[in-house]
Amino acid sequence: MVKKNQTLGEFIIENQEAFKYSSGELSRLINSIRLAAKVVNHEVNKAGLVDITGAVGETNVQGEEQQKLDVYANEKFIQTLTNREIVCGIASEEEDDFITICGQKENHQNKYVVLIDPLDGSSNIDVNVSVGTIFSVYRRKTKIGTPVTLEDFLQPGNAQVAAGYIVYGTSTMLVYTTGHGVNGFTLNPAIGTYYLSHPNMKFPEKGNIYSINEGNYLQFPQGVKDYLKYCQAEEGDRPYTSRYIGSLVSDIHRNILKGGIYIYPSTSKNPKGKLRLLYECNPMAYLVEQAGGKASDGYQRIMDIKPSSLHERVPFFAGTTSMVEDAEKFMEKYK
Ligand code: AHM
Ligand code: MG
Repeated sequence: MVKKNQTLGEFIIENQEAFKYSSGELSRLINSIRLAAKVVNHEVNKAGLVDITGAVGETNVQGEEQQKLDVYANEKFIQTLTNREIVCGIASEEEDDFITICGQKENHQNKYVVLIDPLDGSSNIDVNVSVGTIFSVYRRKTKIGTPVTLEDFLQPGNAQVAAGYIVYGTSTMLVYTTGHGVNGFTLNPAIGTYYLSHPNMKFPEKGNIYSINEGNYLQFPQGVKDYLKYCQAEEGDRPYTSRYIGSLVSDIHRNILKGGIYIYPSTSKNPKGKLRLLYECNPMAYLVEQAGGKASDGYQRIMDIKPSSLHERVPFFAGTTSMVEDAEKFMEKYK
């Protein structure tokens, strides 16, 4: 039931029983993400004011230049989750390897691992365009009380127990699912409280937005090229509208609310696309499906892919179900 002026804290407590394997641990986990997100939000919002933007001079594991705020967000989320001893392991897009928490201390009974992209869309930071945080939660596979192993992180998306994103946009929102629909909470920055502003988010049945970096057009597979021509054709409810922010969180957020498809396909330069299966595609796929949409790699369901490494990439098609299905039909022709 949706209550007026319900805060995220109240919502978490009220819905605790609905969580799988409920023990309060997952609630505490969402709570600490909420807290870290506030701290990061504060920093992101003053990015233009202080000397905090710009590259820090290091490259991350994918060989990309890191921005200072990436580093800051990474530290904050890891610190919050580690200090509060809520999870037994963390993997971050910004870290080469996973971090073991369980095993450092005796009697550590935590059963969840978190995978996180602390600040996605970082090329947008310097120009005051929305960025986001993406997180994904799994129950560990290995025995409770022992140090986590790679096996605990390389689980298919269909094993997620929770996933969400924070969008640092014109307002800051935390949107998450635990498998019972998607709910969005907007931060009131004056008092630091998130309120349930978007209960039970669902894609409209039809969409008319397509989001893709068309600068790479010549490198796209023929199926994607043909689908784009289809989107642009003057027929029926087309042409569709092109909208691409270049921040996955914001592009997906807008498309859930307005109806649309997001595509980051394979390209001749990057045959596996750009986005990471574990930190970006799986959590987004879970949210998209919970909002009534569909997410695939062009041929198969994203959440059924068995990951083989922490930082692997995958082509990504996500959005309004009928639009993703149309795109898949074009892909199928050239399989
Ligand atoms: P990042 O994790 O390095 O920030 O990269 C991910 C971002 C997504 O948010 C966005 O959708 C995509 O990269 C944009 O890539 P491109 O600039 O190639 O269009
Ligand atoms: Mg990212």
